Amino acid sequence: MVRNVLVTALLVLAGVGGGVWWARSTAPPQEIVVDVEARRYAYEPPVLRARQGDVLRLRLRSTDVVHGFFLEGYDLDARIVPERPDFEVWRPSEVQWAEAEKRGELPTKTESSVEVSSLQGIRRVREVVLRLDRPGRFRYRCSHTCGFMHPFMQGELIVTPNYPFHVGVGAAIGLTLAFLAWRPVDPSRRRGTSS
Ligand SMILES: [Cu+2]
Repeated sequence: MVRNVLVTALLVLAGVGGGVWWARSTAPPQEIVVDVEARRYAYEPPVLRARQGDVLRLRLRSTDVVHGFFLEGYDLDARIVPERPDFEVWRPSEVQWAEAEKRGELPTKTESSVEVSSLQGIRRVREVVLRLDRPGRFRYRCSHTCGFMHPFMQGELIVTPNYPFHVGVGAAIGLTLAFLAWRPVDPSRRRGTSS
């Protein structure tokens, strides 16, 4: 009995370990560069898909009027001016864009790239970098009134978890092996000992 439990535990552990190894070997973190085009009243692409651990480099453009890009879950907002190769980014929890504009504090210098995690104040960049550390669905929507359908201008970033699937399959394989290896108490031996 003790042996059976031990074998089961070992095989399930091996399965989980195998699952982690599989997840790491098949899905190395990727760097994804996406040009997001904003126009009345949609984003192209409307859905961004990535895996947990990926690095997303977003380049935002507008082809008609000024749009915004507020991303849920990342404390990120942006202002996209048409025909400009850069855009302004800031953390809406820390900075009010309108107030900064009123005070004449908008940046004039363009930087090539900024990481959201280290973002302070308003920055004018060509690219914003997100490390997708959490799985989930994060909606992005226009944060700058751009017309009568403005409230409906939105898209979604879908980040799928890396490990649970692979680990689940590994654990299931381990359990199956444990089931096959499970030895019932040998009836012939039991008879032998009783006689
Ligand atoms: Cu808009």
